[in-house]
Amino acid sequence: MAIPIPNRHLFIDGEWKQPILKKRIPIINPSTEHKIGDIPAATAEDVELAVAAARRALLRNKGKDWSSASGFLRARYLRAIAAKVTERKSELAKLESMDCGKPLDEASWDMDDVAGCFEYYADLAEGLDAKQKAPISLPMDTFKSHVLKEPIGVVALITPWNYPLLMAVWKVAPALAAGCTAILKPSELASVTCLELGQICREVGLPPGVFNILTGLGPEAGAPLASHPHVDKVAFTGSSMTGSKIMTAAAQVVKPVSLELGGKSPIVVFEDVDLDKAAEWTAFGCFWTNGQICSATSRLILHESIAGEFLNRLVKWIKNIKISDPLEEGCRLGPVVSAGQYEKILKFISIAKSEGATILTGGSRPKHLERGFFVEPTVITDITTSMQIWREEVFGPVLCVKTFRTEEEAIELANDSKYGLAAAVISNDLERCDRMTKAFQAGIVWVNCSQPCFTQAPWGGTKRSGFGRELGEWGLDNYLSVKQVTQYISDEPW
Ligand code: TXE
Repeated sequence: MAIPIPNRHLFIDGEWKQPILKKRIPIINPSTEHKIGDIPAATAEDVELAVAAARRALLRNKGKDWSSASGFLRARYLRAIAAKVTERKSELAKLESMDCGKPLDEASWDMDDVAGCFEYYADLAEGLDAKQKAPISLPMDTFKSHVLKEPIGVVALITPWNYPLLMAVWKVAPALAAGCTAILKPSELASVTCLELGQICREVGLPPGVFNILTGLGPEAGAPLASHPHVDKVAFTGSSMTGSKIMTAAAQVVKPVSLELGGKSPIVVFEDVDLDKAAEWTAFGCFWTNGQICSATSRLILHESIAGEFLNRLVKWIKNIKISDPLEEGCRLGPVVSAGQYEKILKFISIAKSEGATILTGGSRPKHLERGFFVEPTVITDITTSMQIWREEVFGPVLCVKTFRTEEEAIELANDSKYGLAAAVISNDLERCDRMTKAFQAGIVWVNCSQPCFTQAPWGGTKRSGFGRELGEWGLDNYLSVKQVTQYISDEPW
């Protein structure tokens, strides 16, 4: 059952504030196409207020501000936030489903991951205290040296709509753990749960200004935030095109950025596999969250000797996927996020057809659903490597298939992409998997699986998929700056 969407303003300095221009953006439920509420639309004037609040919180009273609070104190807040997320899990999951079309089960797992991510970075915040002042060994004993890890400062966190709250928390949790103060700009297509995080921060008494939320459009709210001279770093997840704009803006003031961008990741299936298991991982790797995952393994590179039988089993598996309203029991595939994405995906499919590819299954709206932005899981064969569908990120439930004969050919096809986020290999020959792992040009490699993701392990890409790593201790380092301290300790004059 659907629930009401809370009516919120911008979250600035610990308070709900109307956007200065009083603009709002409608929230469309992608399953029903109905308006179910609206979110505030921030503009440059609101950005000024949020940045000023975050700076005050960073440097409020020397010794009592967020940046110099002990890791233990920061961890206490992060744990309190995690507890509140868990307490409100079923409500947050429903809001997420209604806002972005994600099946309710998946949205509930996301909420577990959100709470887990806050817990994990609470542990790392505590560990940070102990790691300070670790001595560095020097080649002479007249000096001693150590490193201080300090928060980078005020950080802008600009995030997408596919995992609205989880992608935000991958940034918010380590940023706050590190002692930074933050301004989150979630996607205008799915901001509801992010705004609820603001309410949770209020309830746990997070000091005002430590965490702020500006919902709104990219050019109106995101751009002035990214280029603001008092924002010390920008962490971004989204399209490569917007990532490039953010990097250009940051370059003007030499501001660090970390970018997690698009992908067109391969999954290579060799001839020695259990066909059913491999088909299941292939389907999961591409159709999980409707293929709206930057790391979706959307290019299947399949050994030609098993192609016919493998594809039969894959199609059989796909036909069993329940496509429905995401709140319906047993739903495995909901609608894609918006009318824009729906049209974009169908256009990709239509161009592939016109270029000579074959739609093996899917390719249009499911017949039993008249409303909503639903797209059938689609498998496309007879592809050439120059086709758009092979080269560009679709960000929808669309799998492209190409066959190969030799390992070398598989590697060449796998790396034939401007992107380099993830890659998967399925084979019973572990030595071969090892060779493939080394050959893949990707930041994440999965062996005999696709898409598992753990808060402890680094996440990020190479090539045009961006740079910097989120999650794990690498995620914390994203928000820390390293200060070298060297002292002369000899009695001898220098
Ligand atoms: O992304 P944008 P969109 C890909 C996917 C999708 C395409 C477009 O292929 O079809 O991108 O999606 C903010 N300055 N990915 O339009 O524009 C924007 O408001 C500062 C892959 O949603 O990149 C939102 O908060 N910020 C991806 C965020 O950037 C700006 C996930 C992402 O939006 C801005 C999402 C600007 N000039 C989409 N313009 C992944 N890697 O997971 C926009 N924004």
